[in-house]
Amino acid sequence: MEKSELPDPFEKARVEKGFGKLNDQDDPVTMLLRLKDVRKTAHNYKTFQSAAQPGRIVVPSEVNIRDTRQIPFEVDPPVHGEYRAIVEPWFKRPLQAEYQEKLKEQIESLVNECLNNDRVEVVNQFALPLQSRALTLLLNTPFSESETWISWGTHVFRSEGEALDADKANILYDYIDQQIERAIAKPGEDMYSVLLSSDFQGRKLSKEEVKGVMVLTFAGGRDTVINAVTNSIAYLAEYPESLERLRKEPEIAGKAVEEFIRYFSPLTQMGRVVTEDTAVCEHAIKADTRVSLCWASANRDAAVFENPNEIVLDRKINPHVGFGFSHHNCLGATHARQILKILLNTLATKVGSIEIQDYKENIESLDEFERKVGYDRINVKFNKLT
Ligand code: HEM
Ligand code: EMZ
Repeated sequence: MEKSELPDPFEKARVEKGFGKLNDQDDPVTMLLRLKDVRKTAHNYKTFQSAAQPGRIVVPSEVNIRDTRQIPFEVDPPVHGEYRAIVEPWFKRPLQAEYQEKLKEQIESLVNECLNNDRVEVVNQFALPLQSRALTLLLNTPFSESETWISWGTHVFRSEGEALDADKANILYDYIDQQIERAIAKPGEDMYSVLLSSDFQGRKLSKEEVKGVMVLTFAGGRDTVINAVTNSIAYLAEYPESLERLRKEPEIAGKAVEEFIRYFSPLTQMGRVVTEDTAVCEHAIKADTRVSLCWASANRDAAVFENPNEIVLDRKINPHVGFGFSHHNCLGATHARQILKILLNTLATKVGSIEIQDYKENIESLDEFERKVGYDRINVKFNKLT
């Protein structure tokens, strides 16, 4: 196997049955594996709801470590649309030239630093600081806050390689509570302040609602971005001709980002709670059990993608669901896309080659499936473009 390969563990089950089974903490999940079923189910919020008990649609379930409802993620239409309208303009700021300039400065300085080192551990010394520093732009908070976030490690709810960790989650909740109090005492131009002054159904958003948006912003955009960045670097290390192609044709960077998101699918799946007895792929599903929309499997569906297991940098038709589908599609996608696009263009202009020294894969264990999602660590050497 190539070092940067992410094999598709779902193919057989997807072709033969269309679904897989997962027993997550005694709250079983039927995983939907075909792109068509994933889309149809994501769209049908009446039968497949997100607004269940907070934490229950996440796989693995977070009901034991979380009471705060994440907004707008754990809300269904029509209220979902009301919340979404409040937050959507804020999440579109990465389209502004000034935002992109600052992001470019952050990424260039990190890449320059790496070019002066003989050995860089990409997950902790590159992707994590990149994600945390970029998040200061999205939240419009001081750059120095990123130091605190970096100290939390790659996942806000999990210790490295461990199961869900309530103590760790509490660090995030306490931090956000403090930030909300700070914004109430001294409002500014940051995301907390803007949310606190937002109108919702004829009143202001409550502290708990603001907390719900912020917890989601910290949690949803963390390991996903870190894995996307790390996997992109591993791929470019193994395929230097891709780095060269991006150098010669910088205009394909946008397409390359979409293809990386399809192939890497940084978020494997997301659940829904079934509100009535139903069936998917001729398989009966009981009310009050869970299904999951397996984005990672849907994105390798040969009924939709030609050569699904190959990275085609400028893939022309690419209706992937790596950022989800329908009303809950990823709000952070504009930010994530800018990070990845600027990263690809910066690497192409500054880096000649990347050598992988050693690595440890991060494998997600999903009962009948094992999925590589990225790396726990990967040491590389970046070589200057000469
Ligand atoms: C939703 C993937 C980065 C915030 C989603 C969904 C997916 C996804 C698949 C749909 C969930 C569902 O339907 O239940 C990703 C990937 C990312 C990424 C692959 C990086 C490569 C981010 C970032 C942020 C973010 C950087 C914010 C900082 C959100 C939010 C939602 C969401 C707020 C919920 C939207 C809603 O419910 O209306 N993401 N995400 N994501 N994501 Fe992301
Ligand atoms: C939740 C989720 C959001 C969850 C769109 O995905 O991301 C996961 O990483 C978190 O653990 O709480 O925010």
